[in-house]
Amino acid sequence: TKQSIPQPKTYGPLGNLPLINKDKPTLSLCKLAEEHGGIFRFETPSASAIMISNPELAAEVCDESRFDKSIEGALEKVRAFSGDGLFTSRTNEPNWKKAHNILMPTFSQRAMKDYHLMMVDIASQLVQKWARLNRNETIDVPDDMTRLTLDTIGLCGFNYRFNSYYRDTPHPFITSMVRALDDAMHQMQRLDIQDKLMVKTKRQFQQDIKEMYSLVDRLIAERKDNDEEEFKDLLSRMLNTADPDTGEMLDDENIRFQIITFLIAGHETTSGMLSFAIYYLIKNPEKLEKAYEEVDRVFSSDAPSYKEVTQLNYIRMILNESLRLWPTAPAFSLNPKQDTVIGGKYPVKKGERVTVLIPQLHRDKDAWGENAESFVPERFEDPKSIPRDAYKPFGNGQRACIGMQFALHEATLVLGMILKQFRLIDHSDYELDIKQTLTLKPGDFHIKAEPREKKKTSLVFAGSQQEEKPQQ
Ligand code: FDE
Repeated sequence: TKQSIPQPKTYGPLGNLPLINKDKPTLSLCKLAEEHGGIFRFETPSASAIMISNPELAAEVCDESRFDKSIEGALEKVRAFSGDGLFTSRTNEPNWKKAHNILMPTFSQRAMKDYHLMMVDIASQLVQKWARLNRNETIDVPDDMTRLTLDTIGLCGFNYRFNSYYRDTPHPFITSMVRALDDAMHQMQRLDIQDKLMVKTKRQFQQDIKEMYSLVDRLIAERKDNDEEEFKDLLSRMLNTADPDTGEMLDDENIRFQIITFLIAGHETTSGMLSFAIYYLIKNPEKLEKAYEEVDRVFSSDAPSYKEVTQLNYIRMILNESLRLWPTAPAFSLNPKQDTVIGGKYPVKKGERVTVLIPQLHRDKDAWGENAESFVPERFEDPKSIPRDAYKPFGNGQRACIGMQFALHEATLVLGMILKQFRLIDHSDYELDIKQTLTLKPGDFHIKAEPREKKKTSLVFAGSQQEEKPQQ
């Protein structure tokens, strides 16, 4: 027997819109899930979706024979600047499969060897900055992590240095990108009439898109003029590799969209993950001790090798657990390929949108136990014991995150390098405040960091010689 999907209180033509904090839509939706259960309908004047956070229902909508990724809502808006790049293309657009085929090998676990030294380069800049702070100075964690992840994807992706550690304010590209993404998130919550009246915002949006295109198009043009050098980055792969299925290359416009996509997808999400990991470490001294122990045992110097990074099992577990509690890309959406019924009783029509609310799914007590709200990295000790249907921080199936290995290698390396050098200090007794753009981050999060060992010279990284002598 069919049953209608529960829906929270509606407000006439506004539908459920007033129930949402427009700066933290995902948190509001998770709260509604708390009250209305693992499936509910959510309607605004411009959109309607079925919100899912129950693992059995999530498993059903993750069945790729029945459901495919949806590009509605915020993603539709982001398409204005990332077009048919991987993240915002529909699965049936030819460029999705083409780019997927061409780029998969560059994001494999093996390919991380090619990026490792570039990642260490950027991570060393962060470590040096922290090492040179004066005693009273504090660290804005998400801010420094965002510098790191942006510079890393810039260097590994297209050999461009944003040089964020040499700037007080973000690179102009980032100012434009962040504003455009923020607009994309808010746009979908505006009423049509409000949206039409926001002439200035619209003009700014177009201006921001122009700003982003101009940097990226220049990078592509410069690389084309300069192909004697051997580059091992994503850009050279895109310019020089044909899709094995069709024999076709990506065109320049699509390469532009892919570059913008990697910047969008690869930097906020990864910096949020690192920030949450640091948050949980300072709040869980026992886990922090375990992490120090591992890093001291595995890293033989301040600049770790590829292999050493792959041996940081506990650090990986910390990242997995941080992504469980705060998956920084907090939702993904699907459409059924045909009219269907889920959970044996809820009808879903072909054009309808189903959204998986990941933070809520990740807190399901049946799947994760009564302590689902607690930070316990040890849950990830045995890969077989992870409830896969209740753990989707990187999305699902063929449309899952192509950058997963990249993000995890980078974050493991950086966290390892930080812990090797610094004692992290929660000087302000920080209270978690989630900030949402399209992604989640801890808002206004500051710590202090002190060198764990007093160096013999006041110059950090003066040379590796001293470091090798046993410390007293
Ligand atoms: C994707 C992704 C996803 C899915 C979404 C949907 O479905 O809508 C998710 C959930 C994610 N991703 C997540 C994440 C997290 C982190 C930390 C990350 N992520 C990172 C990164 C980095 C990079 C470079 C990236 N990432 C990228 C990407 C891309 C390109 C995509 C799309 C894919 C396809 O094909 O679709 C994604 N990513 Fe991520």
